[in-house]
Amino acid sequence: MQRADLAATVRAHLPAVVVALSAGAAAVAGSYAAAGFTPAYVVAPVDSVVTRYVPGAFVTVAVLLLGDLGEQLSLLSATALAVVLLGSLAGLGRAIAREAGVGPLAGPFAGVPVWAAATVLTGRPVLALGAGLAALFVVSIASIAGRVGTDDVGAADRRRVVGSAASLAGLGIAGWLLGSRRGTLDASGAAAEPAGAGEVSVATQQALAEASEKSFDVDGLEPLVGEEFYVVDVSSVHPQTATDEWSLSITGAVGDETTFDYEDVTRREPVREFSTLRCVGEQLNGKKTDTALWTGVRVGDLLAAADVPDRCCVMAHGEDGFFEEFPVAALREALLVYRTNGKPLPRDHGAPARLIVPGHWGEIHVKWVTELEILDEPAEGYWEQKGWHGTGPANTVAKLYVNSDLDDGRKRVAGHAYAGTRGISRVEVSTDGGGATWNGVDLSEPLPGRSVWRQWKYEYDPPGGTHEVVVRATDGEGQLQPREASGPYPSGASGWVSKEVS
Ligand SMILES: Nc1nc2c(c(=O)[nH]1)N[C@H]1C(S)=C(S)[C@@H](COP(=O)(O)O)O[C@H]1N2
Ligand SMILES: [Mo]
Repeated sequence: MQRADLAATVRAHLPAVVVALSAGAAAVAGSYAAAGFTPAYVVAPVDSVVTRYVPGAFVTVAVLLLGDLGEQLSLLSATALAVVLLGSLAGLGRAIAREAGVGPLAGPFAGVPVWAAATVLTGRPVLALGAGLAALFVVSIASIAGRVGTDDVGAADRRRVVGSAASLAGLGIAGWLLGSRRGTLDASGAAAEPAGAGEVSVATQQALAEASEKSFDVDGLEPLVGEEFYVVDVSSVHPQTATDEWSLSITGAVGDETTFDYEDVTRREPVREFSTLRCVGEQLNGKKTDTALWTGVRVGDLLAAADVPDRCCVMAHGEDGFFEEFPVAALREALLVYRTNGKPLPRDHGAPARLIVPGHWGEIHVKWVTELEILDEPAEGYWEQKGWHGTGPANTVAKLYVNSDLDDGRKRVAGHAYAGTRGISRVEVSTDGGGATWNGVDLSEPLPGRSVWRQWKYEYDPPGGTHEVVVRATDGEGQLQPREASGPYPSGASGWVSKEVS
Protein backbone atom coordinates (compact mmCIF):
# COMPACT_ATOMS: atom_id res chain seq x y z
CA MET A 1 0.00 0.00 0.00
CA GLN A 2 1.22 3.47 -0.82
CA ARG A 3 1.86 5.88 1.96
CA ALA A 4 -0.89 8.19 0.82
CA ASP A 5 -3.37 5.28 0.71
CA LEU A 6 -2.35 4.16 4.15
CA ALA A 7 -2.78 7.65 5.54
CA ALA A 8 -6.19 7.91 3.91
CA THR A 9 -7.26 4.54 5.32
CA VAL A 10 -6.14 5.52 8.80
CA ARG A 11 -7.92 8.84 8.48
CA ALA A 12 -11.09 7.12 7.32
CA HIS A 13 -11.17 4.69 10.24
CA LEU A 14 -9.85 6.96 12.93
CA PRO A 15 -13.22 8.41 13.96
CA ALA A 16 -14.67 4.92 14.41
CA VAL A 17 -11.70 3.87 16.53
CA VAL A 18 -11.95 7.03 18.61
CA VAL A 19 -15.66 6.46 19.20
CA ALA A 20 -15.06 2.82 20.11
CA LEU A 21 -12.23 3.56 22.55
CA SER A 22 -14.19 6.42 24.10
CA ALA A 23 -17.12 4.06 24.59
CA GLY A 24 -14.71 1.52 26.12
CA ALA A 25 -13.26 4.11 28.51
CA ALA A 26 -16.73 5.28 29.48
CA ALA A 27 -17.84 1.67 30.01
CA VAL A 28 -14.95 1.00 32.38
CA ALA A 29 -15.66 4.23 34.25
CA GLY A 30 -19.36 3.41 34.34
CA SER A 31 -18.62 0.01 35.77
CA TYR A 32 -16.46 1.64 38.43
CA ALA A 33 -19.18 4.13 39.28
CA ALA A 34 -21.66 1.31 39.75
CA ALA A 35 -19.45 -1.24 41.50
CA GLY A 36 -16.59 0.65 43.11
CA PHE A 37 -13.23 -0.99 43.65
CA THR A 38 -14.76 -4.43 44.16
CA PRO A 39 -14.76 -7.70 42.22
CA ALA A 40 -17.89 -6.46 40.37
CA TYR A 41 -15.72 -3.79 38.66
CA VAL A 42 -14.95 -5.14 35.13
CA VAL A 43 -11.23 -4.57 35.51
CA ALA A 44 -11.07 -7.03 38.45
CA PRO A 45 -11.79 -10.25 36.50
CA VAL A 46 -9.61 -9.07 33.61
CA ASP A 47 -6.80 -8.52 36.12
CA SER A 48 -7.24 -12.02 37.60
CA VAL A 49 -7.13 -13.58 34.15
CA VAL A 50 -3.98 -11.64 33.36
CA THR A 51 -2.32 -12.74 36.62
CA ARG A 52 -3.44 -16.31 36.05
CA TYR A 53 -2.06 -16.68 32.54
CA VAL A 54 1.12 -14.65 32.48
CA PRO A 55 4.21 -16.74 33.25
CA GLY A 56 5.06 -17.44 36.89
CA ALA A 57 8.25 -15.41 36.75
CA PHE A 58 6.33 -12.26 35.82
CA VAL A 59 3.83 -12.78 38.61
CA THR A 60 6.67 -13.38 41.03
CA VAL A 61 8.36 -10.15 40.04
CA ALA A 62 5.09 -8.21 40.09
CA VAL A 63 3.63 -9.60 43.32
CA LEU A 64 6.66 -10.31 45.45
CA LEU A 65 9.35 -7.94 44.29
CA LEU A 66 7.57 -4.88 42.94
CA GLY A 67 4.75 -5.06 45.49
CA ASP A 68 2.54 -1.98 45.18
CA LEU A 69 4.20 -0.91 41.96
CA GLY A 70 3.58 -4.33 40.45
CA GLU A 71 -0.02 -4.12 41.54
CA GLN A 72 -0.40 -0.75 39.83
CA LEU A 73 1.24 -1.99 36.64
CA SER A 74 -1.00 -5.00 36.59
CA LEU A 75 -4.06 -2.86 37.24
CA LEU A 76 -3.03 -0.44 34.51
CA SER A 77 -2.64 -3.16 31.89
CA ALA A 78 -5.90 -4.79 32.96
CA THR A 79 -7.65 -1.41 32.65
CA ALA A 80 -6.23 -0.88 29.16
CA LEU A 81 -7.31 -4.39 28.16
CA ALA A 82 -10.82 -3.81 29.51
CA VAL A 83 -11.08 -0.50 27.61
CA VAL A 84 -10.00 -2.17 24.36
CA LEU A 85 -12.23 -5.20 24.90
CA LEU A 86 -15.41 -3.29 25.75
CA GLY A 87 -14.56 -0.62 23.20
CA SER A 88 -14.24 -3.22 20.42
CA LEU A 89 -17.64 -4.64 21.32
CA ALA A 90 -19.16 -1.16 21.29
CA GLY A 91 -17.48 -0.40 17.97
CA LEU A 92 -18.70 -3.68 16.52
CA GLY A 93 -22.26 -3.04 17.68
CA ARG A 94 -22.14 0.44 16.17
CA ALA A 95 -20.80 -0.87 12.86
CA ILE A 96 -23.52 -3.53 12.69
CA ALA A 97 -26.22 -0.93 13.33
CA ARG A 98 -24.88 1.27 10.54
CA GLU A 99 -24.44 -1.67 8.19
CA ALA A 100 -28.05 -2.72 8.85
CA GLY A 101 -29.22 0.79 8.10
CA VAL A 102 -30.37 1.47 11.66
CA GLY A 103 -27.69 4.06 12.43
CA PRO A 104 -29.83 5.97 14.95
CA LEU A 105 -29.95 2.77 17.04
CA ALA A 106 -26.13 2.56 17.19
CA GLY A 107 -26.24 3.43 20.93
CA PRO A 108 -28.28 0.40 22.03
CA PHE A 109 -26.44 -1.80 19.52
CA ALA A 110 -23.19 -0.83 21.27
CA GLY A 111 -24.51 -0.83 24.83
CA VAL A 112 -26.06 -4.28 24.86
CA PRO A 113 -22.92 -6.29 23.99
CA VAL A 114 -20.90 -4.20 26.45
CA TRP A 115 -23.45 -4.94 29.17
CA ALA A 116 -23.44 -8.64 28.23
CA ALA A 117 -19.64 -8.82 28.35
CA ALA A 118 -19.53 -7.03 31.70
CA THR A 119 -22.14 -9.46 33.01
CA VAL A 120 -20.17 -12.48 31.83
CA LEU A 121 -16.96 -11.07 33.34
CA THR A 122 -18.36 -10.11 36.72
CA GLY A 123 -21.47 -12.25 37.10
CA ARG A 124 -23.36 -9.13 38.25
CA PRO A 125 -25.97 -8.17 35.59
CA VAL A 126 -27.38 -5.20 37.48
CA LEU A 127 -24.03 -3.57 38.27
CA ALA A 128 -22.92 -4.32 34.69
CA LEU A 129 -25.57 -1.82 33.55
CA GLY A 130 -23.09 0.87 34.60
CA ALA A 131 -20.77 -0.24 31.78
CA GLY A 132 -23.53 -0.84 29.21
CA LEU A 133 -25.32 2.47 29.75
CA ALA A 134 -22.10 4.49 29.61
CA ALA A 135 -21.17 2.87 26.26
CA LEU A 136 -24.71 3.40 24.97
CA PHE A 137 -24.53 7.05 25.92
CA VAL A 138 -21.20 7.74 24.22
CA VAL A 139 -22.14 5.98 20.99
CA SER A 140 -25.52 7.74 20.93
CA ILE A 141 -23.84 11.12 21.29
CA ALA A 142 -21.50 10.20 18.47
CA SER A 143 -24.33 9.18 16.19
CA ILE A 144 -26.26 12.39 16.94
CA ALA A 145 -23.13 14.45 16.32
CA GLY A 146 -22.59 12.53 13.09
CA ARG A 147 -25.98 13.59 11.80
CA VAL A 148 -25.82 17.29 12.59
CA GLY A 149 -23.45 17.99 9.69
CA THR A 150 -25.19 19.68 6.74
CA ASP A 151 -24.25 18.89 3.17
CA ASP A 152 -21.93 21.83 2.84
CA VAL A 153 -19.86 20.48 5.66
CA GLY A 154 -17.53 17.96 4.09
CA ALA A 155 -17.58 14.31 5.11
CA ALA A 156 -14.12 14.58 6.64
CA ASP A 157 -15.19 17.52 8.77
CA ARG A 158 -18.22 15.60 9.89
CA ARG A 159 -16.11 12.67 10.96
CA ARG A 160 -13.90 14.98 12.88
CA VAL A 161 -16.91 16.38 14.67
CA VAL A 162 -18.10 12.86 15.44
CA GLY A 163 -14.72 11.83 16.75
CA SER A 164 -14.19 14.79 19.00
CA ALA A 165 -17.77 14.83 20.31
CA ALA A 166 -17.59 11.16 21.16
CA SER A 167 -14.22 11.35 22.80
CA LEU A 168 -15.19 14.45 24.74
CA ALA A 169 -18.35 12.71 25.85
CA GLY A 170 -16.39 9.59 26.76
CA LEU A 171 -13.77 11.48 28.71
CA GLY A 172 -16.42 13.64 30.31
CA ILE A 173 -18.39 10.64 31.45
CA ALA A 174 -15.25 8.86 32.61
CA GLY A 175 -14.17 11.90 34.61
CA TRP A 176 -17.59 12.54 36.05
CA LEU A 177 -18.13 8.90 37.02
CA LEU A 178 -14.69 8.57 38.58
CA GLY A 179 -15.21 11.85 40.42
CA SER A 180 -18.58 10.77 41.72
CA ARG A 181 -16.92 7.72 43.23
CA ARG A 182 -14.04 9.47 44.89
CA GLY A 183 -15.97 10.16 48.04
CA THR A 184 -16.75 6.52 48.59
CA LEU A 185 -13.33 5.22 47.58
CA ASP A 186 -11.81 5.66 51.02
CA ALA A 187 -14.75 4.06 52.74
CA SER A 188 -14.65 1.09 50.38
CA GLY A 189 -11.42 -0.01 52.06
CA ALA A 190 -13.40 -1.47 54.93
CA ALA A 191 -15.84 -4.33 54.61
CA ALA A 192 -19.21 -3.87 56.27
CA GLU A 193 -18.41 -4.06 59.95
CA PRO A 194 -20.10 -6.58 62.19
CA ALA A 195 -22.09 -5.37 65.16
CA GLY A 196 -19.87 -4.50 68.11
CA ALA A 197 -16.93 -4.11 65.74
CA GLY A 198 -15.65 -1.09 67.59
CA GLU A 199 -15.47 -2.76 70.98
CA VAL A 200 -12.09 -3.97 72.09
CA SER A 201 -12.29 -6.59 74.81
CA VAL A 202 -10.35 -6.26 78.05
CA ALA A 203 -8.32 -9.35 77.19
CA THR A 204 -7.32 -7.78 73.87
CA GLN A 205 -6.38 -4.49 75.50
CA GLN A 206 -4.23 -6.31 78.04
CA ALA A 207 -2.51 -8.34 75.36
CA LEU A 208 -1.75 -5.26 73.25
CA ALA A 209 -0.46 -3.45 76.35
CA GLU A 210 1.82 -6.41 77.01
CA ALA A 211 3.16 -6.20 73.45
CA SER A 212 3.99 -2.54 73.81
CA GLU A 213 5.63 -3.05 77.23
CA LYS A 214 7.81 -5.82 75.82
CA SER A 215 8.88 -3.74 72.81
CA PHE A 216 12.24 -1.99 72.96
CA ASP A 217 12.20 1.77 72.92
CA VAL A 218 14.63 2.07 70.02
CA ASP A 219 14.29 4.92 67.51
CA GLY A 220 13.35 3.63 64.09
CA LEU A 221 12.66 0.08 65.24
CA GLU A 222 9.15 -1.22 64.55
CA PRO A 223 7.48 -2.33 67.80
CA LEU A 224 6.64 -6.02 68.31
CA VAL A 225 3.09 -5.25 67.18
CA GLY A 226 2.97 -2.16 65.00
CA GLU A 227 0.43 -0.15 63.04
CA GLU A 228 1.82 -1.35 59.73
CA PHE A 229 1.47 -4.81 58.31
CA TYR A 230 2.79 -5.83 54.91
CA VAL A 231 0.33 -6.89 52.20
CA VAL A 232 1.06 -9.58 49.59
CA ASP A 233 -1.51 -11.13 47.31
CA VAL A 234 -2.24 -12.00 43.71
CA SER A 235 -5.27 -9.77 43.10
CA SER A 236 -5.20 -6.01 42.56
CA VAL A 237 -8.85 -5.63 43.44
CA HIS A 238 -9.49 -7.33 46.75
CA PRO A 239 -12.67 -9.25 47.50
CA GLN A 240 -15.25 -7.35 49.48
CA THR A 241 -17.75 -9.61 51.17
CA ALA A 242 -20.19 -8.50 53.85
CA THR A 243 -20.05 -10.66 56.94
CA ASP A 244 -23.65 -11.83 56.43
CA GLU A 245 -22.81 -12.99 52.91
CA TRP A 246 -19.65 -14.83 53.90
CA SER A 247 -19.40 -18.51 54.73
CA LEU A 248 -16.74 -21.19 55.03
CA SER A 249 -17.47 -24.62 53.55
CA ILE A 250 -15.61 -27.80 54.37
CA THR A 251 -15.74 -29.90 51.23
CA GLY A 252 -13.89 -32.70 49.42
CA ALA A 253 -12.97 -36.01 51.04
CA VAL A 254 -15.42 -35.61 53.94
CA GLY A 255 -18.59 -37.53 54.73
CA ASP A 256 -20.98 -34.60 54.56
CA GLU A 257 -20.05 -31.09 53.56
CA THR A 258 -20.46 -28.54 56.32
CA THR A 259 -20.82 -24.79 56.01
CA PHE A 260 -20.20 -22.28 58.78
CA ASP A 261 -21.49 -18.75 58.47
CA TYR A 262 -20.02 -15.71 60.21
CA GLU A 263 -22.40 -16.10 63.16
CA ASP A 264 -21.44 -19.76 63.60
CA VAL A 265 -17.80 -18.77 63.80
CA THR A 266 -18.00 -15.64 65.93
CA ARG A 267 -20.39 -16.98 68.56
CA ARG A 268 -17.76 -19.53 69.58
CA GLU A 269 -15.48 -18.66 72.49
CA PRO A 270 -12.77 -16.52 70.86
CA VAL A 271 -9.10 -17.54 70.91
CA ARG A 272 -6.47 -14.75 70.89
CA GLU A 273 -2.93 -15.29 69.78
CA PHE A 274 0.07 -13.29 68.66
CA SER A 275 1.47 -14.73 65.47
CA THR A 276 4.10 -13.59 62.97
CA LEU A 277 3.73 -13.90 59.20
CA ARG A 278 6.70 -13.99 56.85
CA CYS A 279 6.47 -14.08 53.06
CA VAL A 280 8.66 -16.71 51.40
CA GLY A 281 9.30 -14.21 48.58
CA GLU A 282 10.85 -11.51 50.75
CA GLN A 283 14.50 -10.55 50.48
CA LEU A 284 16.80 -11.69 53.29
CA ASN A 285 16.62 -8.35 55.10
CA GLY A 286 13.18 -7.57 53.66
CA LYS A 287 10.14 -5.95 55.21
CA LYS A 288 7.58 -8.66 54.58
CA THR A 289 7.51 -10.02 58.12
CA ASP A 290 5.06 -8.68 60.69
CA THR A 291 3.28 -9.66 63.86
CA ALA A 292 -0.26 -9.06 65.07
CA LEU A 293 -2.72 -10.22 67.69
CA TRP A 294 -5.31 -12.38 65.95
CA THR A 295 -8.76 -13.24 67.29
CA GLY A 296 -10.70 -16.21 65.99
CA VAL A 297 -11.36 -19.89 66.53
CA ARG A 298 -9.19 -22.95 66.32
CA VAL A 299 -9.82 -24.67 62.98
CA GLY A 300 -9.46 -28.07 64.69
CA ASP A 301 -12.66 -27.30 66.62
CA LEU A 302 -14.52 -26.58 63.38
CA LEU A 303 -13.16 -29.79 61.83
CA ALA A 304 -14.31 -31.75 64.89
CA ALA A 305 -17.75 -30.14 64.75
CA ALA A 306 -17.93 -31.06 61.07
CA ASP A 307 -16.79 -34.65 61.75
CA VAL A 308 -13.92 -34.40 59.28
CA PRO A 309 -12.15 -37.77 59.01
CA ASP A 310 -8.35 -38.04 59.17
CA ARG A 311 -6.94 -37.08 55.78
CA CYS A 312 -3.57 -35.98 54.48
CA CYS A 313 -4.14 -32.48 53.25
CA VAL A 314 -6.30 -29.53 52.62
CA MET A 315 -6.63 -27.10 49.74
CA ALA A 316 -7.67 -23.79 51.24
CA HIS A 317 -9.44 -21.51 48.76
CA GLY A 318 -9.81 -17.74 48.91
CA GLU A 319 -12.58 -15.68 47.37
CA ASP A 320 -9.98 -14.17 45.00
CA GLY A 321 -9.33 -17.55 43.37
CA PHE A 322 -6.10 -18.12 45.31
CA PHE A 323 -5.55 -21.63 46.69
CA GLU A 324 -2.86 -23.28 48.80
CA GLU A 325 -2.37 -26.87 49.95
CA PHE A 326 -0.89 -28.08 53.24
CA PRO A 327 -1.23 -30.91 55.79
CA VAL A 328 -4.49 -31.30 57.72
CA ALA A 329 -2.30 -31.60 60.84
CA ALA A 330 -1.25 -27.96 60.39
CA LEU A 331 -4.83 -26.98 59.63
CA ARG A 332 -6.05 -28.42 62.94
CA GLU A 333 -3.57 -26.20 64.78
CA ALA A 334 -4.46 -23.16 62.66
CA LEU A 335 -6.82 -20.34 63.56
CA LEU A 336 -9.66 -18.96 61.50
CA VAL A 337 -9.46 -15.28 62.47
CA TYR A 338 -11.84 -12.35 62.05
CA ARG A 339 -10.12 -9.65 64.10
CA THR A 340 -6.61 -8.28 64.25
CA ASN A 341 -5.20 -6.13 67.06
CA GLY A 342 -8.72 -5.86 68.42
CA LYS A 343 -10.23 -4.44 65.23
CA PRO A 344 -12.24 -6.23 62.55
CA LEU A 345 -9.89 -7.84 60.04
CA PRO A 346 -9.14 -5.20 57.37
CA ARG A 347 -10.25 -5.90 53.81
CA ASP A 348 -6.63 -6.03 52.56
CA HIS A 349 -5.82 -8.70 55.11
CA GLY A 350 -8.67 -11.03 54.24
CA ALA A 351 -11.97 -9.78 55.69
CA PRO A 352 -14.27 -11.26 56.81
CA ALA A 353 -11.95 -14.15 57.78
CA ARG A 354 -8.56 -15.67 57.04
CA LEU A 355 -6.32 -18.50 58.19
CA ILE A 356 -3.39 -18.10 60.55
CA VAL A 357 -1.10 -21.13 60.46
CA PRO A 358 1.58 -20.45 63.09
CA GLY A 359 5.15 -21.04 61.96
CA HIS A 360 4.36 -21.65 58.30
CA TRP A 361 5.29 -19.28 55.49
CA GLY A 362 2.76 -16.50 54.90
CA GLU A 363 1.31 -17.91 51.71
CA ILE A 364 -0.83 -20.58 53.37
CA HIS A 365 -2.38 -17.96 55.67
CA VAL A 366 -5.17 -17.83 53.10
CA LYS A 367 -7.11 -14.55 53.13
CA TRP A 368 -10.81 -14.15 52.24
CA VAL A 369 -11.01 -17.90 52.90
CA THR A 370 -14.28 -19.51 51.82
CA GLU A 371 -13.54 -23.18 51.35
CA LEU A 372 -11.42 -25.85 52.99
CA GLU A 373 -11.29 -28.69 50.49
CA ILE A 374 -10.10 -31.85 52.26
CA LEU A 375 -7.85 -33.98 50.03
CA ASP A 376 -6.78 -37.64 50.04
CA GLU A 377 -3.61 -36.89 48.11
CA PRO A 378 -1.15 -34.00 48.16
CA ALA A 379 -1.65 -31.39 45.41
CA GLU A 380 0.01 -28.13 44.38
CA GLY A 381 -1.11 -24.70 45.46
CA TYR A 382 -0.96 -21.47 43.46
CA TRP A 383 2.68 -20.64 44.22
CA GLU A 384 3.87 -24.26 44.12
CA GLN A 385 2.52 -24.51 40.56
CA LYS A 386 4.91 -21.65 39.83
CA GLY A 387 7.85 -23.49 41.38
CA TRP A 388 7.88 -22.12 44.94
CA HIS A 389 8.17 -24.22 48.10
CA GLY A 390 6.37 -21.96 50.50
CA THR A 391 3.91 -24.08 52.46
CA GLY A 392 6.22 -25.44 55.16
CA PRO A 393 7.90 -23.93 58.23
CA ALA A 394 9.47 -20.50 57.78
CA ASN A 395 13.28 -20.14 57.77
CA THR A 396 15.22 -18.64 60.67
CA VAL A 397 16.32 -15.06 60.14
CA ALA A 398 17.80 -12.14 62.08
CA LYS A 399 17.31 -8.80 60.38
CA LEU A 400 19.23 -5.59 60.82
CA TYR A 401 17.00 -2.56 60.46
CA VAL A 402 18.51 0.14 62.61
CA ASN A 403 22.00 1.49 63.02
CA SER A 404 22.47 4.76 64.84
CA ASP A 405 24.98 6.79 66.82
CA LEU A 406 24.39 7.17 70.53
CA ASP A 407 25.22 10.40 72.38
CA ASP A 408 28.21 8.82 74.11
CA GLY A 409 29.91 7.94 70.81
CA ARG A 410 28.85 4.32 70.91
CA LYS A 411 26.87 2.65 68.12
CA ARG A 412 23.57 0.87 68.30
CA VAL A 413 22.30 -1.77 65.89
CA ALA A 414 18.90 -3.40 66.20
CA GLY A 415 16.34 -5.48 64.37
CA HIS A 416 13.96 -8.42 64.57
CA ALA A 417 14.56 -12.17 64.59
CA TYR A 418 12.10 -14.92 63.73
CA ALA A 419 12.27 -18.71 63.56
CA GLY A 420 8.67 -19.90 63.25
CA THR A 421 7.43 -22.20 66.01
CA ARG A 422 11.03 -23.09 66.92
CA GLY A 423 11.43 -19.67 68.50
CA ILE A 424 14.57 -17.60 68.82
CA SER A 425 17.04 -18.61 71.53
CA ARG A 426 19.98 -16.38 70.63
CA VAL A 427 21.03 -13.56 68.33
CA GLU A 428 24.70 -12.68 67.87
CA VAL A 429 26.45 -9.77 66.26
CA SER A 430 29.97 -9.57 64.86
CA THR A 431 31.59 -6.19 64.24
CA ASP A 432 35.14 -7.29 63.49
CA GLY A 433 34.63 -7.66 59.76
CA GLY A 434 35.71 -11.26 59.49
CA GLY A 435 33.12 -12.77 61.81
CA ALA A 436 35.92 -13.98 64.15
CA THR A 437 34.18 -12.85 67.32
CA TRP A 438 30.49 -12.93 68.11
CA ASN A 439 28.70 -10.98 70.79
CA GLY A 440 25.41 -11.76 72.47
CA VAL A 441 22.68 -9.13 72.15
CA ASP A 442 19.64 -8.04 74.20
CA LEU A 443 16.49 -9.86 73.17
CA SER A 444 12.96 -8.61 73.86
CA GLU A 445 10.83 -10.84 76.10
CA PRO A 446 8.87 -13.28 73.93
CA LEU A 447 5.20 -12.55 73.37
CA PRO A 448 2.71 -15.28 74.21
CA GLY A 449 2.14 -17.23 71.00
CA ARG A 450 3.40 -20.27 69.18
CA SER A 451 5.25 -18.39 66.47
CA VAL A 452 6.36 -14.86 67.25
CA TRP A 453 9.36 -12.75 66.37
CA ARG A 454 11.58 -11.01 68.92
CA GLN A 455 13.47 -7.74 68.78
CA TRP A 456 17.18 -7.58 69.37
CA LYS A 457 19.57 -4.68 70.07
CA TYR A 458 23.28 -4.34 70.55
CA GLU A 459 25.43 -1.37 71.56
CA TYR A 460 29.18 -1.23 71.05
CA ASP A 461 32.27 0.95 70.70
CA PRO A 462 32.81 1.20 66.97
CA PRO A 463 36.21 0.48 65.49
CA GLY A 464 37.44 3.54 63.56
CA GLY A 465 36.05 4.06 60.04
CA THR A 466 33.75 1.86 58.05
CA HIS A 467 33.16 -1.64 59.34
CA GLU A 468 30.91 -4.54 58.59
CA VAL A 469 28.22 -5.65 61.03
CA VAL A 470 26.95 -9.21 60.67
CA VAL A 471 24.00 -10.67 62.56
CA ARG A 472 22.81 -14.27 62.94
CA ALA A 473 20.17 -16.09 64.95
CA THR A 474 19.93 -19.47 66.64
CA ASP A 475 16.51 -21.07 66.88
CA GLY A 476 14.93 -22.66 69.95
CA GLU A 477 16.22 -26.08 68.91
CA GLY A 478 19.83 -24.86 68.94
CA GLN A 479 20.07 -24.68 65.15
CA LEU A 480 22.20 -21.80 63.86
CA GLN A 481 20.80 -19.83 60.93
CA PRO A 482 22.59 -21.20 57.82
CA ARG A 483 25.39 -19.01 56.53
CA GLU A 484 25.08 -20.02 52.90
CA ALA A 485 23.38 -17.23 50.97
CA SER A 486 20.48 -17.73 48.59
CA GLY A 487 17.74 -15.56 47.09
CA PRO A 488 14.07 -16.02 47.98
CA TYR A 489 13.24 -18.38 45.09
CA PRO A 490 12.16 -21.10 45.62
CA SER A 491 12.40 -21.82 49.38
CA GLY A 492 12.96 -18.45 51.06
CA ALA A 493 16.10 -16.32 51.33
CA SER A 494 18.96 -17.60 53.45
CA GLY A 495 22.30 -16.34 54.69
CA TRP A 496 23.45 -13.89 57.35
CA VAL A 497 22.46 -10.24 57.08
CA SER A 498 25.46 -7.94 56.97
CA LYS A 499 25.75 -4.18 56.64
CA GLU A 500 28.51 -1.67 56.07
CA VAL A 501 28.38 0.82 58.93
CA SER A 502 30.47 3.98 59.11
N1 LIG B 1 -6.64 -15.31 49.28
C1 LIG B 1 -5.32 -15.03 49.32
N2 LIG B 1 -4.65 -15.29 50.46
C2 LIG B 1 -3.34 -15.03 50.53
C3 LIG B 1 -2.62 -14.50 49.43
C4 LIG B 1 -3.35 -14.24 48.24
O1 LIG B 1 -2.80 -13.79 47.23
N3 LIG B 1 -4.70 -14.51 48.23
N4 LIG B 1 -1.27 -14.24 49.56
C5 LIG B 1 -0.55 -15.03 50.56
C6 LIG B 1 0.81 -14.57 50.79
S1 LIG B 1 1.97 -14.94 49.58
C7 LIG B 1 1.21 -14.01 51.98
S2 LIG B 1 2.84 -13.72 52.31
C8 LIG B 1 0.20 -13.63 52.99
C9 LIG B 1 0.31 -12.15 53.30
O2 LIG B 1 -0.69 -11.76 54.19
P1 LIG B 1 -0.91 -10.20 54.45
O3 LIG B 1 -1.17 -9.57 53.10
O4 LIG B 1 -2.06 -10.09 55.39
O5 LIG B 1 0.36 -9.71 55.04
O6 LIG B 1 -1.13 -13.90 52.58
C10 LIG B 1 -1.29 -15.10 51.89
N5 LIG B 1 -2.69 -15.29 51.71
MO1 LIG C 1 4.00 -14.73 50.57
